[in-house]
Amino acid sequence: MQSQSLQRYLPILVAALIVIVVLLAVVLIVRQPGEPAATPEATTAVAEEAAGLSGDAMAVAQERGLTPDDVIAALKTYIPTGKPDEYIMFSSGGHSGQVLVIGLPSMRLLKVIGVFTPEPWQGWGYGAEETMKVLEEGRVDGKEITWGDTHHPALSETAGDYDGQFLFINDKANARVAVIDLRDFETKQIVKNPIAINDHGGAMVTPNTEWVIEGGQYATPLAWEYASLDDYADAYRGMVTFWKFDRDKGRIIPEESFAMELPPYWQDLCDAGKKVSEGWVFCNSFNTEMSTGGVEEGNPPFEAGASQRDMDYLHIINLKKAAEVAAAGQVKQINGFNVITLDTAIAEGLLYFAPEPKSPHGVDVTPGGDYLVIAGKLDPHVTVYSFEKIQKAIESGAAEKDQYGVPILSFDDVVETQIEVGLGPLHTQFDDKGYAYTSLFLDSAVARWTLGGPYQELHDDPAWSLVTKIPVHYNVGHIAAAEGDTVSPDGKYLVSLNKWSVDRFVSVGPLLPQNFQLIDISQPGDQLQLLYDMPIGIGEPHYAQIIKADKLQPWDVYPEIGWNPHTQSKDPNAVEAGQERVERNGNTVEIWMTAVRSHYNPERIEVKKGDRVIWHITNIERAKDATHGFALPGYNINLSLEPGETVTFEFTADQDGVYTFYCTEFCSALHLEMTGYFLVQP
Ligand code: CUK
Ligand code: CUA
Repeated sequence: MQSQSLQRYLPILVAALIVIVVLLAVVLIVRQPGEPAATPEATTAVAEEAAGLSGDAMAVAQERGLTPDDVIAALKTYIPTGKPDEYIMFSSGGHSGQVLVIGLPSMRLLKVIGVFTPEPWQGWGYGAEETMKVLEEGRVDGKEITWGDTHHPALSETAGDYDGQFLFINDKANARVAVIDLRDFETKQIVKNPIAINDHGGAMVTPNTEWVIEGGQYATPLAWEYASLDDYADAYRGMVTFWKFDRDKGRIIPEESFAMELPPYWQDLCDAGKKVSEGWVFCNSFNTEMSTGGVEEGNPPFEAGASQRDMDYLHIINLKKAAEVAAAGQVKQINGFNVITLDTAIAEGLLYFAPEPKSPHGVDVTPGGDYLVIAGKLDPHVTVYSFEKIQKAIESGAAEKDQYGVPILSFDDVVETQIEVGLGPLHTQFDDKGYAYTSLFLDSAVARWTLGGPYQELHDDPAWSLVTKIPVHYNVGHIAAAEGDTVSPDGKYLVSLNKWSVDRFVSVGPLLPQNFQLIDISQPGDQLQLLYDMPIGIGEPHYAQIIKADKLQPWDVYPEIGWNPHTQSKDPNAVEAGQERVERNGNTVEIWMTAVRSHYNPERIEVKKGDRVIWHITNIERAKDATHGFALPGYNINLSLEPGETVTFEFTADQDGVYTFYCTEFCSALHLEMTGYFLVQP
């Protein structure tokens, strides 16, 4: 019945759609950039006048109350079925502990990658040995941690440009960094920072991904040993860690990594130098007041105590030299990890400070590596530092030192300029036209301003000046422009990662989604257009990076049948069709099983209560998208077997009874028959 009426109306629907598309295209051509938005009636009039169109299509546009800007936004974001997106955005999933993969400009959610938190769809952390191992690496003092607070994704880079091979992301809550392989979009490694219990200034990478940067946040004694808050200045410390990344292995190598001890200021965001500043790392900080809170004891609360001074310290770190110092063994072992002590850092000239205005948040290096942009949460300016001036100031020697002996460069010696952009400036991105974009948390806006120096020739506006602001809804944190933190930003799109959505969506109760707003930044001057709102209902994402989709080369299916995604090689327990078997060895029962549309082989497994069960399953499919699931009730086993994949899981059959395992992916017409019995004799 339903399909009959569908058939009847289909030609009419198709005809109506064609009319709408033609009409919208006409509106796009007719409207000149910068023309003010018109009423729906005016849209109708303009379009009708231009094309002599009328009738059903116009009625739809009118009924929906679309303005010309709406229509253009729709045309700019609509991706017809079967067409891929031009860009891929990797977004932090915030305290969901995951990474979100989103297509641009459609803003379609393509994937949620399981990282620090178990994720059932991918069978991430539900029995599959290799996923359990990765999550286990992330334990804190042996304690299982089943979530993370992801903040900053970092795509691997070659010569300062995204290369599409790996993605790194930090967990602020537990000071961990994860490595995701972009051949299969799976997490391969989690490293727990041995000297810090929380982090923030990570993950960021150096221009050739030799190092993954993880900066600290809230100071504790190193390795979070106990010390009284009364001993804060002496016993508490900040840190920045440089994880050595081995591209061939696709892993961080902890033994070749090192950290640098820092004063107990709260290091915040870091960025790696590039091009002229390659080899240097910059981190901003706050709470140089060293406030220790205690509002309950009559102390100023942190928010006041950590905001008293006019200046905090930009940390300027010579990573190239620090790596040499670490390689030469000038390190102390703390919790088994290489640490360059603060004294060594000062003595070797690895660390300098420069004052930065009130409670800064972002530090972002310009595409050429020549300037650093710092935004102060409580200062309406962005402050632009010149790398050249920093180098000169270091050469001529700093007159001042902080209480730990770190040299402080003079503000006037290193600052290029300050630009008033609005209230609550946080994070900055760049485009291909010599513009910088800074999020304004308190203004709920994104400011576009001009870079000077070598970027002057890219635009017609005065250097170092505010061009325009576009309102966003609401409370923007980070912004992400297309390849906007690389040596060659693309421009085109910018996504505003807004914390609040208040009145943007239908109410879903008191916990509201975040709002990702897509903005067209392709036109110069004051022409910025808000295109699309995407609700995010899974956590509070912080940062995101946007890569040109054709830079990614993911596998369609695993390269060989019997692939182990963890080792990225053929698994020794891979099973071929015809090789399926069950073997008993004392109290251990080992199963080699295959999965193919639409059955498992074997389908009956019988063990005795108390047996140790080792179970290998190979998905022997070669067809794209022919994924099989495997769910074993009562034992918390849930797997995803992508074409070619071999998964191993182990458990003790400690409950007798009859358990029905089955495939969780509707893989074929007879998918419901893809099942089997797991019998545990008392
Ligand atoms: S932070 Cu959240 S908005 Cu962790 Cu980069 Cu600034
Ligand atoms: Cu395999 Cu359903």
